Amino acid sequence: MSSTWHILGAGSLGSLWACRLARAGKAVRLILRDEQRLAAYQAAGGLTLLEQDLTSHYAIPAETDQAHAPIHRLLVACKAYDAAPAIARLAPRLAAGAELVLLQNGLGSQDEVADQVPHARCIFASSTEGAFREDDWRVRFAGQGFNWLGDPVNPSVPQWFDDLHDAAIPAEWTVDILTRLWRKLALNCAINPLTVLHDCHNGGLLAHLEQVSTLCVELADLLRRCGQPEAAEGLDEQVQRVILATAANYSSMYQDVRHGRRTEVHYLLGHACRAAARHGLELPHLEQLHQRLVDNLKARGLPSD
Ligand code: NAD
Ligand code: KPL
Repeated sequence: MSSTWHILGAGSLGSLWACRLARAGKAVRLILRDEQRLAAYQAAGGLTLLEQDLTSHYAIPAETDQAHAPIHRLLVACKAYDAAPAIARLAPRLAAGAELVLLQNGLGSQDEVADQVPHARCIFASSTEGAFREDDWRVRFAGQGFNWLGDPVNPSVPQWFDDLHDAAIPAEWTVDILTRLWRKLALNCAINPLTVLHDCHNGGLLAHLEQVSTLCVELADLLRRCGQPEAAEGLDEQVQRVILATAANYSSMYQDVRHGRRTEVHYLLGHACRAAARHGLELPHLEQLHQRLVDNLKARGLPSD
């Protein structure tokens, strides 16, 4: 089986992973959206990674999804709403026993991907690392963090897992990946939409802690109903700690809205509200928050799904 890391999406996280794996001498190939993006990438000559004062350049080979070589290992590093359509196009290239690592935030996109490729192994990841694009093909590693990886249906650690340690990508294999993803989703639901609606950085929510706590009570109910009691424990306290620790930062959803980009609301608050409805659970504040956010996004001309 080939040991090449194919990486779909040379955006913020995809580039961060690609550069670190390439630096460690691993075989990496980028999969770009189309011929036009490929030509632009080739003209740039590779990816540039900025880490504090260090700037490094990596001439990583790239292709489009129309190339022919089979893919054995694929890091899916696009946004949640792009993941399933991207994988549908790549499915014919996936080798028997192919493994996919899904970096998407939130929940729902992982199952959409798995439905496209029932014979591939889908490994879910939850990342607290931070990166952003300063320009095309130029990515800044902005926040140290951690990556948890796991497979909800198969606890065995993949053979390539040590590649991550070799590449200094902080990561741990966990059998509780769904708990991690649910907890992060709940944190994001309690913080991100309110920062958009109140037009503030995370610290601005210190003036709205009652509203945050009300949401945390409903989110904890939802987590318990979804079979995630551990993710529900101490949620309100952790949300308040995160608000304090990231007080000066703008949430990822706030930044998406600010830059006129589509948000991942469908896989965050949208997913939470759909899960509540499936369980017949009434969560009026969460529902109202979702509706207000959808209205706000529509008023800005942004997709609300
Ligand atoms: P991004 O928008 O910077 O990068 C996504 C890239 O995927 C873009 O370059 C886009 O052109 C590309 N893409 C989309 N469809 C494609 C296709 N069919 N073929 C090839 N390329 C395609 O996004 P990001 O910030 O790297 O986020 C990726 C995921 O990681 C999101 O779910 C996000 O929530 C999550 N995440 C990001 C960070 C971060 O710091 N950036 C941190 C934690 C989690
Ligand atoms: O993950 C986050 C985000 O902005 O997406 C934090 C900082 C935790 C806020 O929800």
